[in-house]
Order: sequence, then structure tokens, then C-alpha cells
Amino acid sequence: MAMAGESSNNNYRDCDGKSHRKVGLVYDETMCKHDTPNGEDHPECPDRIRVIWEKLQLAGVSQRCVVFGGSKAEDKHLQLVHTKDHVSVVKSLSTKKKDYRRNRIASQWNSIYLNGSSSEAAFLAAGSVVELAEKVAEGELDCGYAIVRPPGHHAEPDEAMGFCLFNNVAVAASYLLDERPELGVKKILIVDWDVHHGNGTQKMFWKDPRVLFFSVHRHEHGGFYPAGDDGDYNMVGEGPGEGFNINVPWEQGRCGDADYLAAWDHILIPVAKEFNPDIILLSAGFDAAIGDPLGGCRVTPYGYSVMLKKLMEFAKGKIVLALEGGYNLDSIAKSSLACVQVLLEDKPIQGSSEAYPFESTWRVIQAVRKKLSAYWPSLADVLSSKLIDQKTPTPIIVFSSSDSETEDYADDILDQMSRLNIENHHVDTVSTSWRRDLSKVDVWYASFGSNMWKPRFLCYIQGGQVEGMKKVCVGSMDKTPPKQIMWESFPHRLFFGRESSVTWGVGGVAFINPLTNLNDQTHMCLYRITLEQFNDVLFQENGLKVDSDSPLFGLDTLQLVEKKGSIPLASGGWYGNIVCLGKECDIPILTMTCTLSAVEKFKSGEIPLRPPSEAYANTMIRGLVEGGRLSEEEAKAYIHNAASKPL
Ligand code: Q9C
Ligand code: ZN
Repeated sequence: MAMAGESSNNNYRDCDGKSHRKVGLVYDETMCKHDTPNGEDHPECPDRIRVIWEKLQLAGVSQRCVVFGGSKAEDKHLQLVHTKDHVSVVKSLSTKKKDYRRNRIASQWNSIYLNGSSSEAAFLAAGSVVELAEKVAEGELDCGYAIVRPPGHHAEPDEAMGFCLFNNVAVAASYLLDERPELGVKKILIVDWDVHHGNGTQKMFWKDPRVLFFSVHRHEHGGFYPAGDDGDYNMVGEGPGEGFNINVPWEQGRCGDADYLAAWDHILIPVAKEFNPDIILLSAGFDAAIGDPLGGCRVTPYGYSVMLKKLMEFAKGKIVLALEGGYNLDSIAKSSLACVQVLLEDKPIQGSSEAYPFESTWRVIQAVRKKLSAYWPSLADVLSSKLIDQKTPTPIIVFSSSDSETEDYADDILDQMSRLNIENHHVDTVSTSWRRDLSKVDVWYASFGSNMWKPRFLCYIQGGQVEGMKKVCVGSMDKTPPKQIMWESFPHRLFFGRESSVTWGVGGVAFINPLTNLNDQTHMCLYRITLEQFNDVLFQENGLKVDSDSPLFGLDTLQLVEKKGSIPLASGGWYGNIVCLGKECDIPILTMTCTLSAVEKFKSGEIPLRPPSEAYANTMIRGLVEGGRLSEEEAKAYIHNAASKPL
């Protein structure tokens, strides 16, 4: 058995030699037996954990985890947070012969049903979280997910409530603190992202400074379940526990990724840094997920994965997820999968967030920060009006193109970008984390200009300059050459315009019309590179510096462009419009060209059409010929034709 504190380096290496974390999963079919006594439908149904388990199996991720069957909690561990009486009442349920006896007990509690298997499931749920937390604390596992039911966070010391019989997470936290001091767990952060307030957990650690309880939930000024003031942001704990209870009470439904991530970035993450927990327990209800019938919120699997990823920067990644609520079977399965993929440190799942939080979200966040700043200095700063002015329904995109190829405005735009909520969801201790994330995603960069000549394109990757270029390229941070190269034609119009460029001197450069036209055909050379490298190409194409804190084109924008076809960026450069041309091998094909509004200006003559310089034309012809796409004659005619036809 591993000793306390000796946890971080027992990573797995799989057959590719890739390092993965040792992730525990608890699933036990026995917990499906807890059900309504007469077979009535109920949102907290046995299929909830089944669909999650099946999803993880089908995706092939459970096979890469260490799977446990769960074990029953011991009475004395349950009694760390529950009364003796409550534990024995739940235990006695299994010995009751008749449903009506159990129904009578259930009716004395709020939102509870019971059958002959409820007791066994409740003991298993709590015991499973205890066991998993113990293994993570010991270092036998890096992290894990307990797929349990009944859920726990509404259960109070002396009563079951809100579909919860025992408070699984609270039992596990107390077990580590009180029963296993030798493991060295002295500070526990409990994060509760279930859409409902974790009233039970709050009560159990109300005066305990060893447990920082953070709950984000729909509150609606006390109108949402569990109704009342307990979930208010004024509830900060008491005595030695004062300041160690943080509630983020949404005033409205419909909250989504942007709202939750704002709470993360501006409350939870700074406090977690100060608190510096030894382990994190996550009350992982998925009823704030999009599609949930009870929650009415809109968190996507991507949103959950980002929230989890940010938490994994703490406690050396020791984190234990325990399922709480979540009632849309499809949503909870997908969200769970996204989370387990994060635990395994697989490549981040792609996604996009609604761009901005609600106005009410900023109001709540500001109120929480103000109240809690007495205990957490990192919350003391007033949020800038530029930040909080960004709120729904502000449109997602972005800035007008300034049509220049100078570098002067680069810092300005990157500064604007960093204030945007689109791509700056990083834990700021890791300033270049966007590179790590985007380096795991491949795209096809489809070139139709000088980049069709491989040696010229490689300047953008490896740095340097080839014949005809007037300027040296710095190259990408990651200098790995393209993994694959191929040619394809696309129904877009190729044309040449503008007076001159820094790289090629006097003469037009190549653009395509972002809109398709089936009568047109543009040959393109596709390079398979990482999304990180694609950003470095974008930076260079648009005259920006490559050492930026944020990408021009991240996972959110990738998802968006796959949906919308094209999307103008904040670069303000000539090639600040990304067009998705489709997919190849399930990898998106991206190219960069001018905006639609620039096309209009080319048409009106406001920006000149102009044939390419000889050096530029020769580079393209070389690319087409050496790439084996066209003969020399064909290549010359193709370029000449594109340069001479009116738009
Ligand atoms: N008017 C969890 O998500 N709703 N529990 C009862 C009564 C209860 C949710 C509505 C919702 C409980 C773990
Ligand atoms: Zn819930």
C-alpha cells in the first residue's frame, strides 16, 4: 500500500507509450435495485447509472480504468456525519416485510421513495465513495468516479431528503479526516456542481474549516429546490468554519457553460488556489446539463470537461467524482464520458460555449466575491466593467477587420481576445496551456496560395525563408513537420488581389471566396498539422506574434466553424477568416482567406484585384507541379485563369 503523499507518479503507459492516469471507477448493478415500490416512473431511476456505465464501456474508456464493485459503508463511518438513529432507520428498511411500512417512513421525509433494496443501495453508494476516496488519498489511484445511487448531497445528519438517503460525499470526507489521519489529508475541497444546493453537505461541515464546501446551484431567491435561504451566498459557515462555505446561487435557469465557467474563473479557482486542498471531492450531479428535465440549465459535456480539467490542477490531480443528480439519461451519459476522458487525460473533447454569462450571473458572482473577500483576499478585486459588460445576448463574434499586414495592432487584439470569454478558459498558472490542449487535436490546413509549395509552407512550421520570399518566418513553436499531405479540389473561386505583400513584394496574393460556387474549382494542398501549429500559421499569416497567451482559433471556434462553415477571427489581418471545407478521416479541413465583406470590397474595386508577382506565381506553380497535382502547362494556365477572370 502506498504511503501518504506518494501518489503522483504511478501513471500507466499504454501500448503507444502514452502516459495515462490511473483512474478508478465504481459501478455495482446492485445499486439499480433501489426503485419506486410500485414501479411508478421516477426521474431518479435505476437506468441512470446503467446508461452511464454502458456509455463508458461502449466508448472503451471503462476498460482503461480500474473498476471496483463497491462495498457497503460501515455504520461507524456513516455516523461521522449522520445520527445513529438515521443510520439505523435506513438499515431497518431492508428488514421491513411490507411496502407500506417503508412508505410510511418515506412519507416523513421530503422527496424520498423506498423499496426493499433501498437500504442496501444506500450503504453501497456511501461505501463506494469512501473506498474510492481512500484509494485516491492513499495514492493507489490518481483519481476516480463513483457511479452511485441513491445520490447523497441533500441528506442531512438526521434525515433523508431529495432522493438522497446517506450523504455519500460527506461520509467520505469525514472518513479521510477523522479515521485516516495517517493519509495526511488535512484539507478537503468539496465542489458541488449538481443543479440543486448541497444543503446536507453544507450542514455537516458548517463549522469545520478543514472542509471548504463550494456549491453552485439554481436558487431563484429561495424558490428552487431545496427551497429556502440555506443556499444563499450569505451562508458562509460559522465559528471556525466561517468563510469555508461558499454558495453561488443562480437567480435564473438556463445557465450554461459560460455562467459556470465564470463562477470557476472568478470564484472557485482563485479560492482553491488559496485553500490548497489535499484532495477534492466532487458532488458530480449532472442535472445542470443541457436537456435535464429538472434542472433547466444548459451545461454541455464540454463545459463539464473544462470545469473538471480546471479542478485537476489542484491537489496533484487527486479528485473523486461521486454522482449526485442528473435525470436526462443521454445527457448524464455524455457528460460522464466527457469527465472520465478528462480524468484519463485524453485529448480534450471539442466544444463550444455560449459566449457570455447572463447579466444576473455577473451580479451573483460579484455579490459572492464581495461577501467572501473577507476570508479570501483573491476575491477582493472589483471585476472590471469590461469583463462584466460581456453578457448575453452580446453576439459571439468579434471585431471588424482592419485590413492591414502590420504588426502594430497585434497586442491590442490579443488583449481584446484575452478579455473575451471564448478562448481564455485556462487556469492562468499555466500560461501556455492552450498549446498543450491544441497540440492534441489534428486539423487539415488546406492551402491554395504559395503554401501549396511544401518548402514554402515548411517555413511556417520550421522557420526560415525560401526563394522569392522577402522575409524570414519564425516558424511554429512545435516544429514537427506535417503528418500527412494530400491534394483535393473545392468549389470555391480563387482570385488574386491587393497591391503588394511584405513577403512577396508588388503583386496580388491569393484568396478564395468563402462562399462555394459549383462552377469554380480551386486546387488545394492539405497538410495535416496540429491545431496548435495551425494557430502559429495563422499568427504568421496575419502578422501577429506567435508567443501569444491565447490562440486565435481554439476548440470552441473549431466547433463553431464546423457548424457555421466560416468564421471571421479577431486577427484583423488579410487572412482572418477561417473556412471549414469539410472533413477527411474525420478531421476538419480548414483554410484561411479574406472575409465576405472583403470580397464585396474586391468586387466594388475598393480593394484592388491584381495578378500575382512572378515570384509568387512561380511558387504556386512549383507547388502544384512538384506536388503532382498538375502538369506545368496546366498549373500555369490555372493560375493565369484565376488571375484574369473578373470576380
Ligand atoms: N416539489 C438531486 O438532484 N424535487 N435531488 C422535488 C417537490 C426534488 C433532486 C420537487 C429534487 C431533488 C440529488
Ligand atoms: Zn440535483
